Amino acid sequence: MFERRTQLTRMRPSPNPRSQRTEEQVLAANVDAVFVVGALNRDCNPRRIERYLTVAWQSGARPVVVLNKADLRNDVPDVVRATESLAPGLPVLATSTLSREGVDQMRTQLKPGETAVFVGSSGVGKSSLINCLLGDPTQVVRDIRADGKGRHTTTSRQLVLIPGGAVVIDTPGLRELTLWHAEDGLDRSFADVDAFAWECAFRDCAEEPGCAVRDAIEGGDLPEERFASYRKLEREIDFVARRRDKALELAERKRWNQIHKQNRERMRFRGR
Ligand SMILES: Nc1nc2c(ncn2[C@@H]2O[C@H](COP(=O)(O)OP(=O)(O)OP(=O)(O)O)[C@@H](O)[C@H]2O)c(=O)[nH]1
Ligand SMILES: [Mg+2]
Ligand SMILES: [Zn+2]
Repeated sequence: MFERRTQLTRMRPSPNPRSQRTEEQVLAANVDAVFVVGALNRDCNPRRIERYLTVAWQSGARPVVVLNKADLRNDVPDVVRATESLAPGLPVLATSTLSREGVDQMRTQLKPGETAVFVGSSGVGKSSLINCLLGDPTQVVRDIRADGKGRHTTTSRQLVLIPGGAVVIDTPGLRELTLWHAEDGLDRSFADVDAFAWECAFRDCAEEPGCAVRDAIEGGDLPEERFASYRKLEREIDFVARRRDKALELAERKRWNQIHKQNRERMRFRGR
């Protein structure tokens, strides 16, 4: 067996929340880079990018942020700058599969022999971008339907060899991405928040007067909504961890009940 070097995971979603099992789902293993793809249309959502980056960092692979559909707006440099502040230390690329801007930059992020996975919501253009990298439009996304409304939603993971020697994994758009055991990923994707929290004089950062986090927010060094987003993801990680512990505890109790029952039956049998 190969040891898994990197692992991109989320909590397994369930169509029925009441029967939801608390378990991990591996989306990709042993990848070197995770391309987090968003679209530069109106529902371009910074909070979603933060969530994806937390999962990407947690995987152990190198995250790359791709903002696709750059042809749809004319304030792209502003959005790129704003996104860079959500992705400290990471490359943020603006791309368009129509104008092909940013495609070469994306190529430089794909080292020969490396594997990269493309993740993001449905319709952001993951498959189209991979087509651009291939330079052959017949490979992954086929023609748009004659009425122009065609969606060519990817339904399963696909492995594609890119000229230049990198392998790219195309994935279906994710409807949810609930964090699974992502404490380290959170600290890395929110390295700025984490640094303020470290500076803080309080052991259990209380956001009281004198709190470094609070000072940063009030001084304009840390956007309030970014801190709120950090807190939200932190609570989610705790919530899932508690559910997981509870699920493990239940399974353990069930196992012991079974052992006790077997023992009782054995005793009764001997007693006869
Ligand atoms: N305007 C514009 N449209 C794009 C661009 N890239 C892709 N699209 C369109 O966006 C739609 C969705 O593209 P896909 O590549 O199928 O998106 P996807 O992320 O692979 O979607 P799933 O497979 O469902 O996860 C298609 O109609 C594309 O033609 C772009 O750069 N600009
Ligand atoms: Mg696709
Ligand atoms: Zn504090």
